[in-house]
Amino acid sequence: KILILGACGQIGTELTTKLRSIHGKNNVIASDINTRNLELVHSGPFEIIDAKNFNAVRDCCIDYKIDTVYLMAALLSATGEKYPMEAWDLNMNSLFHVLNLAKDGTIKRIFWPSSIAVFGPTTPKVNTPQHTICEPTTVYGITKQVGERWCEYYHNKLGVDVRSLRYPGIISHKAMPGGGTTDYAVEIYHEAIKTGHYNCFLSEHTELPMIFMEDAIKATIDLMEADAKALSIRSSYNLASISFTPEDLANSIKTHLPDFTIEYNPDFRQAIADSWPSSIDDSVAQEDWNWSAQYSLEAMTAEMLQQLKLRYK
Ligand code: VAH
Repeated sequence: KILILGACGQIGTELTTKLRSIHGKNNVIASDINTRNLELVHSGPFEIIDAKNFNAVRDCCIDYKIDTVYLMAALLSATGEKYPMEAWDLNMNSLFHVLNLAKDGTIKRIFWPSSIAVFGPTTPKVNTPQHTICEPTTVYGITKQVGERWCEYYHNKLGVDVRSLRYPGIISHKAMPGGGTTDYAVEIYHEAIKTGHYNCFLSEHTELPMIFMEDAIKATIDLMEADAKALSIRSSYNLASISFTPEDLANSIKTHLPDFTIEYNPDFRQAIADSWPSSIDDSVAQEDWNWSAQYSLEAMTAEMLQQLKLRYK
């Protein structure tokens, strides 16, 4: 059985739905620190678990006979700058808990998300390679860099089957992201439908690696179902899809909503975005487990606007 920690979050919400459709809803236990997503709470087994609480995580894994844990609970880049010690505590201790449960044989497999935030200003920005300089300048990025080192250590030294992806900014319409720097690329679609105008907190030329949720979920499932012998990376795989600027995104929205307008007022998140790459080389993921993204910017915009029109009409 599968346990998802942080199931009410942006990725967790869709991962839970997808995994339940594959494995059956009673084989996927959703959990989060609160019940902020009532649809999820009522659509299958749900437990309130603080991912920082080892005993709570361990007891749930034993009670439900969990063999695979998706650890999706974390404080993201913008929130992590406001609450550094809370971000370190949640992001690191939740990881140690699941790694140690796997080391002890209580569970068998772990998915843990890393991020393009693991890269910093000294990392090559264009087609950032799998193996390169990582000097992250955000608390969140530091937790991802150190988390990758621990995942690789627990695999190489202790045989733990932990798998990870360096997610780009993820765009989706089902659940809002929380506290990220790439969240502008979600908010903009909601505002385009609701008000026709968006006040963007990044400058128009800020190119960032992004991915549509459908592709992010596909990559996650493909990696977790891949033959362990095929995996040459046990820190975290680079994952690429589409890179674009807020201006590119606004222009793709305007092809559907010609009256849409945008203004740019960069805030503290501009410095975070400027420390990250503009595009990613994911050739190792392509070679090891046959990764390929499906959605273009145009296809993503069409799907996002169609779904949100239904939501707000
Ligand atoms: C954030 N969405 O903005 C997350 C992600 C690549 C960015 O880690 O912090």
